Amino acid sequence: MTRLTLVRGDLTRQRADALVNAANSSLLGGGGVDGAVHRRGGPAILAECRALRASRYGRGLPTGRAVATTAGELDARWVIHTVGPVYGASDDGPALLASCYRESLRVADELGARTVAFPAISTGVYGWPMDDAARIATETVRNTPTGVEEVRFVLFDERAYEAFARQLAG
Ligand code: AR6
Repeated sequence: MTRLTLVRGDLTRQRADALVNAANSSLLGGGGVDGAVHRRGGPAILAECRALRASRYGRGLPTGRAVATTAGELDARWVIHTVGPVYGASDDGPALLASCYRESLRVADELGARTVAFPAISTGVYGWPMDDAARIATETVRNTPTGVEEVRFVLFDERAYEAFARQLAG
């Protein structure tokens, strides 16, 4: 059984086996969670991201996929980078957002991670409405078979926390 837990706070302050980053296809950083991960995690993360671009992901990491790097100076063993869909950009957006959670858990299983912390993927720069994103996130995690023991959603503000809390209660 996987426990789903909620925390209000900063993803980069969490201790977990893996922290999931809401990245973009370039894997080379950005704002929001991504900016915070690279700022606090230090240059080792970006170095691995660059190596991934030079090897496996020359065209970038596709939307809905996930890949792991070191967690650098963060209090975790790995960062799992995933690329959320931009809200409204295509009809398969909801499937791609679900895929972010499923693929991140698949990578976590490959690594042997037991605790994984997620931000609310796509709900910042990428514009996804919080309630819908929270529904997709929680339903997908509940319906994905995984050896991960704790999936922790780390919500940056009260509004996001409440949206996830409603989904977990319902
Ligand atoms: N900890 C937890 N949640 C956070 C943090 C943090 N430190 N910072 C922001 N949030 P976003 P996206 C919340 O924009 O929508 C980047 O530039 C934020 O309030 O980080 O998937 C990437 O490089 C929001 O609810 O990710 C991409 O280009 C949620 O995290 C693009 O943004 C996600 O917001 C990805 O956009």
